[in-house]
Amino acid sequence: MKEKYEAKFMLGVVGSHNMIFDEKPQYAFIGRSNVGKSSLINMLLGQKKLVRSSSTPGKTQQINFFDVEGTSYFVDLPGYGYAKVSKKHREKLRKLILWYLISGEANIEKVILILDSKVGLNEFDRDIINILEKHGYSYVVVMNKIDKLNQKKLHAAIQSVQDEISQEIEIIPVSSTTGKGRKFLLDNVII
Ligand SMILES: Nc1nc2c(ncn2[C@@H]2O[C@H](COP(=O)(O)OP(=O)(O)OP(=O)(O)O)[C@@H](O)[C@H]2O)c(=O)[nH]1
Ligand SMILES: [Mg+2]
Repeated sequence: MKEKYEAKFMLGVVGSHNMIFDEKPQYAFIGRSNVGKSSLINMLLGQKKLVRSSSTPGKTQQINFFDVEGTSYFVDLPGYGYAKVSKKHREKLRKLILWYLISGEANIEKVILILDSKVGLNEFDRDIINILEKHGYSYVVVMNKIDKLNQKKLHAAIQSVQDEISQEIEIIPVSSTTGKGRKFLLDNVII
């Protein structure tokens, strides 16, 4: 694990064309709007502003590919299920995410499904989990923002998610704000 990884923005994709299709492994960061996908990527890479994050949900509107040390890609996906955008736009983002997952063209090594630990799973997450299972993807569930919960509440939150998903799927508590869980994710899941 390094303090900081060399990373650069490669490509932002709004339609199903132009994705990056090469042999380098892709780590896909997926989750509902505002769970902290972009913040988590910055935290893992030891970068402050590589990926734009915002307190306004719906910040990431395209699939952003970041080259990491020339050996892999971190893929920041738009958040799904954000209620305040139009139904049409929501549907467009959903299609884009599904296309990325389903087309079979991207070399997806691992999917990192991110939840807000205070919120847990909802119907959109279940939908994604079904797709991941159906297509046989290797994935983990990351529960972000654990700095907002005390030990007891965190334990209960993890348990309630674990009760709903397959026991083999690992749940990893992290905080993009404090950096907690960074080492575990980098050493065990990524790279
Ligand atoms: N307390 C706390 N806040 C966090 C954490 N991670 C992210 N946030 C905050 O949550 C908000 C959303 O973070 P983003 O990283 O933009 O979330 P996102 O999932 O990329 O959002 P979209 O691009 O809209 O889908 C920002 O205000 C972050 O500062 C965390 O671990 N703890
Ligand atoms: Mg984002």
